[in-house]
Amino acid sequence: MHTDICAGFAPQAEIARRFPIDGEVASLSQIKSGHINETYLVTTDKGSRYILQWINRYVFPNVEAIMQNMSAISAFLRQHSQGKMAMISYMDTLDGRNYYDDGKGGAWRLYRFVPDSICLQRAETAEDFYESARGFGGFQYALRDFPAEQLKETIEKFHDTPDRYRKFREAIEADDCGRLGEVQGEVNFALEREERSCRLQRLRQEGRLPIRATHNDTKINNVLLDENTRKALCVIDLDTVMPGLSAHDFGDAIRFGASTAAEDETDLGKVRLNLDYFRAFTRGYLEACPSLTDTEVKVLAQGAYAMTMECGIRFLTDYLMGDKYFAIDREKHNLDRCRTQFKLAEDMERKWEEMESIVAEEYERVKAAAMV
Ligand code: GN1
Ligand code: MG
Repeated sequence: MHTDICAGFAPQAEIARRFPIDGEVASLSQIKSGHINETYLVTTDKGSRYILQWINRYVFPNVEAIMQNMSAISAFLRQHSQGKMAMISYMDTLDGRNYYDDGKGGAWRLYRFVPDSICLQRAETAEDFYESARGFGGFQYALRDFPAEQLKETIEKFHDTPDRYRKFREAIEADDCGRLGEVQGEVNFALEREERSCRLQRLRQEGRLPIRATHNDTKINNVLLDENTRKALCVIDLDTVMPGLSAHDFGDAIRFGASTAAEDETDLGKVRLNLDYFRAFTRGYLEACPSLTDTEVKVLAQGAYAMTMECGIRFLTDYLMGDKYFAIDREKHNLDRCRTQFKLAEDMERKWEEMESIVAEEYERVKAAAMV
């Protein structure tokens, strides 16, 4: 989804020139994808393409920590993945820094566009979704021996669902924008499901799940597919790579990609869990990541539920606080997003047994295939 060309983007073009790009900036357009950072496609007169990104410091105050995590992971993958896991690499600025500080609070970075790659906002087929699972599963597998405790927590308590509930309660108490009355139904929905939404995190606290280096933001638009073969090429958007649970990565991908409607759909009748997509993702993830423990596999469906509820609560909290965190394009955008998440969670409750059977069946299938 590209909008506009160069005109109106003079400041961004100026910033692109702070990096050793090949040639002069010939065109610059914004890629509308993601709710946090801003992303631009830069093309030079020599035909070279780059991705320029503005990092949102309200969300990521510690840019150094992000860049350090990124270098640690890149170095590890270069050494251990035998070239199987492609990685984007950020270019240093002309004066040798790994991001550009514009002196106005903005942090910018740039990487070479991955040739022949596409980034889907939605899976067009179950096969695309399966491939995204291969990408994220392969990423998890490649990092299976990475010492997760060495990673910085770039956003504190990012997928700590009980803590998300705590912040949600604070927003309800404060009701800064006087929006509480209008969302009482959603608030009750969330509070009634607190115990169930926090089960995964409880298992983590009890030490029953291994802490891994996880991606934590596994929407399909965070994996690049090969334009020609549509196979997974490369995982991107590594800002939230942190110590976490494999079920978070699995679950966030399901929440976004296995829904039959867009994350901000206003016709809630369209929002359901697509079980075929759920199966396709489960298959791809388990095939690509054979290092998961039995317990990790057992809680994958739980991960999908927890991430869906958590994301709904985050959207609702932000709505109550006046839309400070997630970028919005329209009034009540965050409320619309919250409603789709809750609708999807409700559908998961209805389909729970099927979800668990699918995970169990696919796990058996993958283990049987590994034995031949
Ligand atoms: C944000 O920036 P984007 O769209 O990749 C958010 C995720 C949410 C997602 C909801 C750092 O991701 O956690 O799941 O929106 N990223 C951050 O669409 O908060
Ligand atoms: Mg993203």
